[in-house]
Amino acid sequence: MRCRMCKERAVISMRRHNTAFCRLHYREFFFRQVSRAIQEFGMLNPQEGVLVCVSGGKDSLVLWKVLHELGYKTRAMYIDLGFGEYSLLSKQKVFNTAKKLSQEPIVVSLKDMGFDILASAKAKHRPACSVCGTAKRYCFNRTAFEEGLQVVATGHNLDDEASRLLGNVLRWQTHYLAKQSPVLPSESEHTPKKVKPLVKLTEREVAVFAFLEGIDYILEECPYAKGATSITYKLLLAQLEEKMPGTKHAFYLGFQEHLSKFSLAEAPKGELKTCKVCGQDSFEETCGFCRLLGQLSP
Ligand code: Q46
Ligand code: ZN
Ligand code: ZN
Repeated sequence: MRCRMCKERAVISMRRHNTAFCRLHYREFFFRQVSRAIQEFGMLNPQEGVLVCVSGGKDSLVLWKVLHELGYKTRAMYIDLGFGEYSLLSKQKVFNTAKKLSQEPIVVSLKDMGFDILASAKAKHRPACSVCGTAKRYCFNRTAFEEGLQVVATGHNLDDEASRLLGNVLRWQTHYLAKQSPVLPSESEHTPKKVKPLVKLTEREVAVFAFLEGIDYILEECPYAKGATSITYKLLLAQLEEKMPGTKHAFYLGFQEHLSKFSLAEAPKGELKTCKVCGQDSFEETCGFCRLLGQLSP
């Protein structure tokens, strides 16, 4: 297998693009896909400060490195979820990349905030991931505001977004479909713009890039990810992709052309207020995170 550009030995072949690249040209391809996503969807401009949410996994660490090398003003944030060994190891991976990039990440510890995901999930009879999502969103918004950063970037890739889209379509969750854009505008000074610059790249493509760049990332899944429906959707999409290369791309990125049809179907949210506990945006007197936190207090 030879590189399409220079005929050197290829390190990756991509059936969906019907092409193969050597190490050098794959790097160029990868950066081009990120830059194209940023331009096409109007994600970032060079003046904006970007909070990159890093988990210690390959996607977010790759995103941090690529945005940093593209010259964007990045600051990384790691949220210590308090998941024992898994959290210790993932934090270590973040610091390994931080050292290589000569950047200091912001570390937010839920424990230091008096919050415990598992205790809250048990008290509320909610899945851990649902409580975790609320806590993470709160930390992203609050940290971006406190640090004066206009944008929050996450490492969601094409597989993540296509599987989420499939789940939303299967249940016709139109208010979620309206939010499946790779860029969500800021709603107020407390809520930054949210962007996903890796949406044009598959999980495999990100993994190959991480390997070639020597990025040290956590291989283990979060211990509470087991049984997530998104894994089932990813497997289904992988089977389709195997038979029909390019399906995931056409499904998710093709959907972007129809996105405006779903905006009007968005669930009414009511009036935006200020949380009386923390001062962040909320549609109720107290924001979702402060309500969860309050229920854990003795
Ligand atoms: S939501 Fe769920 Fe993730 Fe939180 S509890 Fe783990 S799997 S980390 S992306
Ligand atoms: Zn080449
Ligand atoms: Zn609050």
